[in-house]
Amino acid sequence: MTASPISTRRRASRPLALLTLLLAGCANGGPGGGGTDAGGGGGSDAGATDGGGMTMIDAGGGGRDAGGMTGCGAGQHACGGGCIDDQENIPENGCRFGCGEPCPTPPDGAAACDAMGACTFDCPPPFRRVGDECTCAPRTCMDWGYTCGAPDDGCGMPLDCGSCTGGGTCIDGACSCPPDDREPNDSRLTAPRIGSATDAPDTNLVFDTFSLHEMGDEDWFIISVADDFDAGNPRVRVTLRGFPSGDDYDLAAYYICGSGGDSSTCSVGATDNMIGHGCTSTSTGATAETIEIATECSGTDDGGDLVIHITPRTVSGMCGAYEIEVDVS
Ligand SMILES: [Ca+2]
Ligand SMILES: [Ca+2]
Ligand SMILES: [Ca+2]
Repeated sequence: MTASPISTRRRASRPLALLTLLLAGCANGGPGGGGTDAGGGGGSDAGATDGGGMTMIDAGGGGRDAGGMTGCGAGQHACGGGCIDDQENIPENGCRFGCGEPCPTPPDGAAACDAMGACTFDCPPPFRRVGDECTCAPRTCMDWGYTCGAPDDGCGMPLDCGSCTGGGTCIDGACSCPPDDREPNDSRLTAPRIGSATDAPDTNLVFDTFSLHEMGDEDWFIISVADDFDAGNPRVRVTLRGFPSGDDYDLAAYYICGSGGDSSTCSVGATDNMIGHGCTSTSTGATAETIEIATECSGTDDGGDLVIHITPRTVSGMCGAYEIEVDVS
């Protein structure tokens, strides 16, 4: 019989405790007040902390019902059921007025924050924004500045920008011609010695691996000529031919006596004694050029150096392969 009053007292105490909590909630429950209580509530008082937590939730619910306009103080904004501090305006945390989640971004888009602190996105080229999507806008050969090759259109499809003719290769969208293997030889000082010839026996040399690969190219070569035993001095004949039909190249050749006393004469072509004694041939168009030099030096040895100079008058971009034939007799 002694247990009954105790159990009765326990049942009666529960409504009292709930009422106490509700009253505490009402006392603290003004919008905005919850935040202050939650923040500054006594850490040592378990009852006050509970009341603050409940108030926080109630206030949030009330803010949502009221449109969230009155629920947050300066420097804060509504998020879910409560208020949070305004954030750094970067897309990683949903911008200034986001709720900590990264900004949603469509495929191929780049997240960004607008000046109002809200998420937006950009579509970097070749994509452009269409509604809430980034759509690929294909690029053209002209967009890329390509005149040859097959670059990607930016959307995963190859373009056909043409090919190179005349032995050219497409490098970074432009046709270019590889230099021949005797470059650089654009001056007499860098002229390579490419062969030797004698007048006894007669010598015939043909070179077919050279080219004027660009308008600025000019080619200089040297051939050693020996005056061996026969009836006369070496006669040197040089022919330039075989260059592209749209091109016009000119030829000059000079003879420099090994023993000095240059007095060679130009027998085919126009006399040109810029170096030693020699000739130029400057026909127009793709006509072959030919010169001939009758060598004459001091003493009895008329050996020397034949200096050949090939220059472009017009270049068609066909990589300028040409042929040189040298006859010494
Ligand atoms: Ca060349
Ligand atoms: Ca050259
Ligand atoms: Ca010519």
